[in-house]
Amino acid sequence: MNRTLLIVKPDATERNLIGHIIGRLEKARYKVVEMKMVRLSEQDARRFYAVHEGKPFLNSLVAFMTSGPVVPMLLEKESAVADLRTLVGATDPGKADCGTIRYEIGKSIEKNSVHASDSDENAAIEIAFFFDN
Ligand code: FUP
Repeated sequence: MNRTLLIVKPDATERNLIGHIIGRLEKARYKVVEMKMVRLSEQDARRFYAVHEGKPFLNSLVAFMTSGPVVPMLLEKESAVADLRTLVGATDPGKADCGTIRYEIGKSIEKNSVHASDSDENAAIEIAFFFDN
């Protein structure tokens, strides 16, 4: 078993897609270990996306991620990180494979509905950002 972090982003909470996303995850054999709904401050969002410091899209991304509630979830499964990246699809929903969550519900490269950790190392950092265990 290993662990990863998914965040339901504000464009998806706004369109009442939290349950839909959890359904996709559970059908893909993920166990939701922890989950909460939070509103990120600008400082939180900048800290979470610190790796993108200096990128032209960062300010807009921070504004978007603080525009409404988000739902971080700690997920568990065999090959949790790699399988979630496959299930979520490419960053740009227009380039995501058919059947992925971003293909299905993503609106744009910024409003792409979900975040998924990209490595075991980052999953541990991102889980610790939101949860105690
Ligand atoms: P991903 O790992 O697929 O979430 O994508 P990245 O880590 O490359 O990017 C993090 C977030 O930055 C994306 F979810 C959306 C946003 N982004 C933009 O808004 N514009 C870009 O050109 C690239 C990324």
